[in-house]
Amino acid sequence: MTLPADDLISQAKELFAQAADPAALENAKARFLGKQGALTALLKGLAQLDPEQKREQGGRINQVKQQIEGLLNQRRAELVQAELDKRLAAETIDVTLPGRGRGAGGIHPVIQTWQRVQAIFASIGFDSVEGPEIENDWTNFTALNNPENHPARSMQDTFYVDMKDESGLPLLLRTHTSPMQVRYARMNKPPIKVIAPGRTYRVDSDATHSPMFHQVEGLWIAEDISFADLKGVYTDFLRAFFETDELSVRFRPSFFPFTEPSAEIDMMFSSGPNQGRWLEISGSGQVHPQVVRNFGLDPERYIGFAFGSGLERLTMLRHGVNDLRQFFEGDLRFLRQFNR
Ligand code: 2NL
Repeated sequence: MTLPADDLISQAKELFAQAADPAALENAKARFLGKQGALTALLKGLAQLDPEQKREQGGRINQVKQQIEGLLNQRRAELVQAELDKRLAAETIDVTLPGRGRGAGGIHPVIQTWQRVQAIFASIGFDSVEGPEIENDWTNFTALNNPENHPARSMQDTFYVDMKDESGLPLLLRTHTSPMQVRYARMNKPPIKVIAPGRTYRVDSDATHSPMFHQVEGLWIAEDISFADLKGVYTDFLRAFFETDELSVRFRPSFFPFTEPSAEIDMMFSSGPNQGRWLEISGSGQVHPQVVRNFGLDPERYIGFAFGSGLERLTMLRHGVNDLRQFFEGDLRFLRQFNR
């Protein structure tokens, strides 16, 4: 005698084979083995039978149940394998493709200017020093004769660090590289000839100002120099830097707390694309007597001259770059032009 149970095996085989994914297969399974499933119904039906039939049919139903579970597990394994095959086909890696490579790298145009300025000043006897970018407010402001209430000291203009140094002085991101020259002047005996290139920070951000920018400052202290020496050195520097003697320099009166008198340095090319226009290139001046005193030197004996120039500005003029922000965007199409 065939039980309805025997048909169930072929039905299960067919429905399991039709299930195209694991979710469909679990639905098909429920029709046989679930709480409302066909086999469960058959097992419940055994209750009506006498013990002899119960044993016989119960055994048969259990065999069928085991076979259906076997078919189910087989189909589950097939679907897992099919899923894996699909992924392997879709996600193949062609290991024979050439690698992307790391490229050669290059030196940022502003750092090229930094190195160029160092080389030029080294050739006329200037030492070059680098120092901390986090400074205390004595070295960054007070030593340079900035009054206690000077706006540059405010939080609107200067990035303060939420910490004090070991002598209790407020700490800040240096707003110029002068503090390194203060350190150098206090550690060395005149004559002093030094430049301090480096990163500086101010609360400022637009087309012509970046909160981080690069500066080079120069300091020359001796007993017997004058503004003419500063003008000669700076003019020679510009001619070396721009690789032309067709360039003139003028000093225009200005004001800085750390120099007196102070002057803006303007330059004009007498050939080339910028020909005939005065261009601001640097601040400068005679080091203020109070600053000389803060160096630990006697201003009656020593005279100093100083300048401060922007490395981005020098780079822009040398290469005809017109937007400062290009230096900070890291666009390789821009940067590669300076490394050919
Ligand atoms: C500017 C102004 C300047 C200086 C920087 C200087 C350094 C010491 C003592 C005195 Cl240690 N002065 N540096 C002097 C005059 C101007 O730069 O706006 N530059 C872009």
